[in-house]
Amino acid sequence: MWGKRHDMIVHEVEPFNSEPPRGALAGQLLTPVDTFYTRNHGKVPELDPAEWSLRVDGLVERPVTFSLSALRRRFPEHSEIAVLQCAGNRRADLLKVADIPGEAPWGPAATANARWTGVRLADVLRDAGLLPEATHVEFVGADVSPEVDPPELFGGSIPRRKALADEVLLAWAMNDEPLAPVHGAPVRVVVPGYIGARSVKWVNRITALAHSSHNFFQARTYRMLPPQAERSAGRRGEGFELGLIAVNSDVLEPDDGSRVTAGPVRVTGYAFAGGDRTIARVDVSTDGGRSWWQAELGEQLSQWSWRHWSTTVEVPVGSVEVVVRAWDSSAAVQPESAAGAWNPKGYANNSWARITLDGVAG
Ligand SMILES: Nc1nc2c(c(=O)[nH]1)N[C@H]1C(S)=C(S)[C@@H](COP(=O)(O)O)O[C@H]1N2
Ligand SMILES: [Mo]
Repeated sequence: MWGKRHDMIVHEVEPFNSEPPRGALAGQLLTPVDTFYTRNHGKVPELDPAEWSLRVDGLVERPVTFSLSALRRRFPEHSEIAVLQCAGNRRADLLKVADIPGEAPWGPAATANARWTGVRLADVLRDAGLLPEATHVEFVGADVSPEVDPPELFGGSIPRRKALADEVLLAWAMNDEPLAPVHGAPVRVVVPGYIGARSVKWVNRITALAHSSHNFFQARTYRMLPPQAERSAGRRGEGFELGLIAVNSDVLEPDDGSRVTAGPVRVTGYAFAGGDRTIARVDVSTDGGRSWWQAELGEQLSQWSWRHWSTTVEVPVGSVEVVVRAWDSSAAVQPESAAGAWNPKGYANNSWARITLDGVAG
């Protein structure tokens, strides 16, 4: 389906929501497109690139509309390697704490890394003349979500300072291939370091505002509600809006619950800092966090990339829990428990990664 590998874990067929088994993310720093998770709130719109246009309006001096060829001709091309991570990444571990009605049990693979190519949003905004009173920049896509009544196009905004940063792209290519329909063709926004929801796909309108977006997916969902809030939530303005991603990590190999030969076992995973921070260290423990050793960190491909890590765990005959926590360059560390991170919509679970390995005599 949608060009994805056959072993994807499909959370929903329509709208199409899927992530690969965690092990599929191991061993390569750029995630192949067929392995990259996809998160959709509505039907994938199939747009003709020749018909597509981008409107830039709101608090700008010169509202303007670009065709795809005009956009490509007018601004220099730029590439960034950046992670996309869904706010629902690792929700499955929050569901073990308490139910989260209506939200899919995403595992740790709603995170992936790609090389994105397009033009800088900042160049487009400068060309239109962003007015000083514009504090937020809103993106709207071409897809209508049945989750919203009355129906609304998918959208969201980011603060002015981020919108003018060099790394935010209007991208038409992913891993040097034309963007696939399910990933937002012909053009999507890529906002490195922010929750995936702000990287609006099938974008065709950019509006400069004096406030953050009133779109359903910013004002009503993708918000951090207090633990006792009504679970179905959805009251406008309740909780606080999500944007910057917090430090996180998980194990990629072996899978949780694997049977392995007792003795030294190679364990690998990813760590991602979010925001504009980078990964500083990854700790591993087999005694529930009383003592830790440090994993080896792999290459940092860009400021917006994840890092892979690896270590060797001495697995006894019987069962052992491996726990992992990453630290970022602001010295923030993942919190210990999923119970402490639990929230009514199940977003932003960055609690310690935990897998159990069953050692059998070799
Ligand atoms: N137009 C539009 N953009 C969207 C979405 C959507 O449903 N519609 N989903 C968002 C969410 S929640 C995430 S996590 C990312 C997922 O991007 P991907 O499907 O390319 O992996 O796209 C974001 N952009
Ligand atoms: Mo998401």
